[in-house]
Amino acid sequence: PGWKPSPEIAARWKKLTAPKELTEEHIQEEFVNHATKTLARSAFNMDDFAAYQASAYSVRDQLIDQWNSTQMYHTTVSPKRVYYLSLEFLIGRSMDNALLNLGIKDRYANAIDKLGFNMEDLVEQETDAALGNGGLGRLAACFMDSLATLDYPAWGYGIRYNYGIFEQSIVDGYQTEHPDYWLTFGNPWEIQRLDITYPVAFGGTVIRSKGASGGFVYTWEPTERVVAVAHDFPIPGFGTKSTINIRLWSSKPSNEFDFASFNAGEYEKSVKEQTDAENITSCLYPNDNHYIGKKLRLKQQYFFVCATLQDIIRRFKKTGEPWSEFPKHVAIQLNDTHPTIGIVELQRILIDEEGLDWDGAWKIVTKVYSYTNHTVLPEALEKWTVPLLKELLPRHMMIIFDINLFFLQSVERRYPGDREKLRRMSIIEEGVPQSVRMAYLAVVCCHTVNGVAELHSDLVQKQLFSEFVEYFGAGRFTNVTNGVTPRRWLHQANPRLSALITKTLKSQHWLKDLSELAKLKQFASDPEFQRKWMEIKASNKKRLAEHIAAHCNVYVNPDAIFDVQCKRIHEYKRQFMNILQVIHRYEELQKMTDEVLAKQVPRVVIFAGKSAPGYYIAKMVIKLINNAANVINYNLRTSKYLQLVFIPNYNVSLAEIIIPASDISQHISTAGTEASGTSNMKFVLNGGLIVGTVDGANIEIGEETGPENIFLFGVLTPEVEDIRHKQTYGTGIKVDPKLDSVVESIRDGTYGQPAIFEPLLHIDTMRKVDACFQNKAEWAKKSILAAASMGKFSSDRSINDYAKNIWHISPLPPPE
Ligand code: Z16
Repeated sequence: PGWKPSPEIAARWKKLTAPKELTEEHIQEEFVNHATKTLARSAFNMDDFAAYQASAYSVRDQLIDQWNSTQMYHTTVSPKRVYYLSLEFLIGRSMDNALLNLGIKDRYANAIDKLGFNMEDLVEQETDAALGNGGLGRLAACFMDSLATLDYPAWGYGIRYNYGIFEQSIVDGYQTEHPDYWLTFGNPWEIQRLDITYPVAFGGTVIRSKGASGGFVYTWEPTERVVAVAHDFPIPGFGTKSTINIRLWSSKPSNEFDFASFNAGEYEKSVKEQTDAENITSCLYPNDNHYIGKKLRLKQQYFFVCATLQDIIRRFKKTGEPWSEFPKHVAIQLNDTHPTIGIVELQRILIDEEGLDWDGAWKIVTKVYSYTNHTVLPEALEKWTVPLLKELLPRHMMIIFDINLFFLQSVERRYPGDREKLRRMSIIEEGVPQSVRMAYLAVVCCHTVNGVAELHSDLVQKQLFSEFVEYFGAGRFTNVTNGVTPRRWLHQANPRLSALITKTLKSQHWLKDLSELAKLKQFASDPEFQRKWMEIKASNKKRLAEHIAAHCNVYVNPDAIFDVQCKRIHEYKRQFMNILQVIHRYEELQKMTDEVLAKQVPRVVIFAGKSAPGYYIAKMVIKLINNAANVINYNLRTSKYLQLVFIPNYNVSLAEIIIPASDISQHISTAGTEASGTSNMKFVLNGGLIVGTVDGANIEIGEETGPENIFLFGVLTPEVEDIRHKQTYGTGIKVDPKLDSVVESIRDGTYGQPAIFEPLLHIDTMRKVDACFQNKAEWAKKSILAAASMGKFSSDRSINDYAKNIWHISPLPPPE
């Protein structure tokens, strides 16, 4: 801090920065100012995109004012803050969300309307910030919305990828990937902080020498240096002045280094070093629930936690307090194992740079970190090989070996001579080469480990980490059921339903306390309320039908049941089982007489979702859906009763159109495989009913709605392993008509309920849905009751759980 204002200057400054009243004229002034100055446009050189940009820059100014005062206030109070570390933030669009959270949308829309632009059209101009794959990244974004809304002093930290998740198009039925260069026209929603940079180093060797006090001192001499530059994304809370920050790091070359080779005349080497440095934050890895051991990915992980920790430590040092107080100011949440190397980095900083001894450092580290597990699927668990870690982060590898040594020594003391136990619990997996089990590292070093739904947390404790539960005690493990933000997923995505709820409850407060939705239950059987509720559903379906017409060239019947499965394509999510059921339905229709056909309940089956580019089976499922669609939609006799579409490029802004338009949505993972699921919550919140398996958060959703307002089917988790066994060693099944009665007895459970027959149960469930849908009043009632039961699934509840039970932080509302 080089410059300090005199009291008079500070007063003048305060006057100059006092927020101006947001009158229509002021908004227009700001809009035109940005159009002419920021964009260098004129009234005769405008289009919807330029108007979007001008609006966005003026909304950004509003955000920055709030952001500044929030941050200044936090700095003066210096409370305990939570830092949410995530390799993914799947934010989507920002303008509509910012306008609604700031409560200025109508004013803006009116002001802009008088300048000849329609706000709804402008909002559509924005490209999604798609810095995530699926549930995990979107959860991080919902959590940031809740942290801001609930006034928690919180920061998100991650990577500013130049390319987000690829864009998907369908060519000849196949998925085709295109790069998502989302920054082409600049990004009004970030503040580039060229002044906030930190060095990050990789590679090299570690030198051990004798320190002054007799112990060893370790000096890391890296071979590669890059710089992390901060980019800040302000996140406004709803109905509060709190505006928090997601700080995303971008990599650039370090000057020292390229000068060295440049001056030595090695021009090409110097250029390569520059591009290598920039490449660290180029791309998001496009895998959901699947680990790929790429060196560049490990570099991304270390790069972002290294910069983040320097930033956190700089902020802490401003307090002037000793290191022992660090855990009173800092809680760090690891979103999956992706940022786990940050644990080791903090231990390294404390020992090698701050001069603490091992035990002193360890005490601090283990009070700061907590870890969320998001999957039990073995193929998703990160295991970095020891040679790769040694090559990239030699000092960190040494520290991991030390952590493991001390840990195994204490396990050995508890279970003397049990070498098998040591092998099983070791952070290092033996093999050629050895590898580091990142989840075990997280469990050993974190004070709390949580799963994301009751069933999942149970599996985490009983299967994944059972010996660690026994060793550390159950107190280290807990559950925090996921949630979603009702601001984006109802208020923004479904404005008419939001308005109906507000009118009915005579207040908007439900948007801050979602449990108030329960008051809608008293209107569930009211015909007038039902009519309004279903009319909104119908108009949302019409809107989706228009999108489908534009993007799939199919005119779907808006009176049909809209039956949706949109999520990443994955074997465990069983889109394949769903398409088999659709083909079965199609074949049944073919056999019907005209008379029987006329009695069928029309259905539109809607798929959407991306496959990881290298996931062959998932890509074949997409191809199969598209091929089936080509047959089904062109059968003129039956297409009134069954249509099938695959909507390309599923992303956040498409989800905002699809979710409010569903009658039913499918969440049919094999029991025990979907950790939670979060779109299930969004669908029900918007009056859609779930067809689902007894898995993840479906179970808890069903507990809230009651069994009559959710269509659950299939076998429970404990049976699944047994079934896998039988599936592996059993023979295939052939369903011959002669076996009808046999199939019937399998269905009714005479022989238990093996999961290989779940396709049969799925088909039965669909028949039940058809029957229910015909009774319009009953359906409306179920839809209302289910939505009214979603209070628990607000991410506000999740965040309050984390704050109270894991982070031990309190809200800090900004003074008026
Ligand atoms: C992911 O999206 C999830 C888990 C994981 O290990 C990696 C990724 Cl990229 C998902 C889970 O599959 C889903 O069940 C859960 O709702 C979501 O994370 C948020 O917890």
